[in-house]
Amino acid sequence: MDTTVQTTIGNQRKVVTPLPGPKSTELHARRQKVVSAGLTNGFPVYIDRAEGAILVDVDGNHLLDLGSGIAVTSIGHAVPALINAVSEQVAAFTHTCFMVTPYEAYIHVCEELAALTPGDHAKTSALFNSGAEAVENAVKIARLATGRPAVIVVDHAYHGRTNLTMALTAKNMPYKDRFGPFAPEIYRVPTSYPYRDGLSGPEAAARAIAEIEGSVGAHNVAAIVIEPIQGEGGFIVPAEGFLPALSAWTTANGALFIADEIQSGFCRTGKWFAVDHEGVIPDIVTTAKGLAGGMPLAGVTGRAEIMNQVHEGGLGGTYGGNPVAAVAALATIATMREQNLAARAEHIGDVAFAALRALQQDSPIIGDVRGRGAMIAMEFVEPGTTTPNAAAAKAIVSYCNQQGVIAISCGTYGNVVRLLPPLVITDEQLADGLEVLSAAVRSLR
Ligand code: PLZ
Repeated sequence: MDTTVQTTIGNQRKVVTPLPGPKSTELHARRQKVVSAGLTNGFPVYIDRAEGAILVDVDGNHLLDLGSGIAVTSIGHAVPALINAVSEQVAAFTHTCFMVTPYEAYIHVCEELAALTPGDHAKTSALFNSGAEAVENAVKIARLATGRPAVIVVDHAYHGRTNLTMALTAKNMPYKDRFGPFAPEIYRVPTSYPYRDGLSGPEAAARAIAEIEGSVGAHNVAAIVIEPIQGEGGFIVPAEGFLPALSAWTTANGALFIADEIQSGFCRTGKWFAVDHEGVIPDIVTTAKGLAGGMPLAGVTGRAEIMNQVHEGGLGGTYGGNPVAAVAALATIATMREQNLAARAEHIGDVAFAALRALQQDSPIIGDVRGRGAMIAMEFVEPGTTTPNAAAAKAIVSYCNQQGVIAISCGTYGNVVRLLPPLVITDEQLADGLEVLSAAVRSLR
């Protein structure tokens, strides 16, 4: 399979107009009339095409993509294997509804999910369209399988924007404000946030478990739902031992451990899944984003004896596991394997963390540099304190944007800048992006 990027647009960042340019500005004016004001754009440059780690906007600016559309296009843009697979599938058939008349690609994706997710036990999967839908179904399955109502989530969690997943998500603004009432039987406990709580993994786990046992009661708990590395909440990597301790607690107490790997999965952190770094074997794993290289697809994969308790017809949806998205996932997974993109993510992390930790030495606004593999972040603070500095994060993202570099902010306090480059980013592109980011930080001190 040919997986080289046939570059017709080049590998270089190149800004040729003020950003956003005139055509983007025109489109944005059109947008204001017909697109709900409830949706925002991080940076309103309108994209025309893309290749590898470069986005080309409608004004001909070549932007360096350090966001991958929030951890989605991990294999890069315009990958020939994915283009071919999708094109052939569109020509063959676009939809039948798996629940009406099935097709092979759905099975093949589930075989891959069973093989790649942690643990060598028997697993089955169900496919959906979005991350939120996957998390919501994982909770449905866990409640049915355990016969228990309570679902445990942690501080800073992000799991989606549907009614149930809003309840699981921690942050009020902008995700939840005035959208309630929210689903019941969701309980939030403290997480492990080494930069801010100073606790070891086992200590943070003991704190969370005491809260669960005291406020909820172990026998009421269907599942703990947790991001192994928190995404929207601020790229928080829990202290070592936190996840294994929570996982062991669920096993000992008849509850399920659901790893939400939607942002951290599929080679992003240097392994197929972020839980792999600590040998944790979840009962259920939710996946989406990087799984299908930009086509909408999500999965719930779990122990067969749990997943198969659901009555016939209990799971589904018109589009879940759509054949075009399914073949895109197969091409994506094949590309990740062939190009060993997990190793590439690790390399990206080695380069980026060295550069950003050096930058931190003489940048008192950088409170913390953290992440794993190609899930990279800096948390900004007021110098000499741990007081969140959202203004700095905002200014840095905006500086990068003006230079044609797409970086995104995140965090409960809005004070984290995160990098999620396509894993095929070249060393030169990565160095260029880090140079712009460093200049952005230096501009503030
Ligand atoms: N779980 C861990 O990161 C999506 C959200 C962007 P959907 N993260 C990006 C936004 O502001 O809406 C996400 C995630 C984790 C679940 C989800 C939800 O995935 O595909 O956006 O529904």
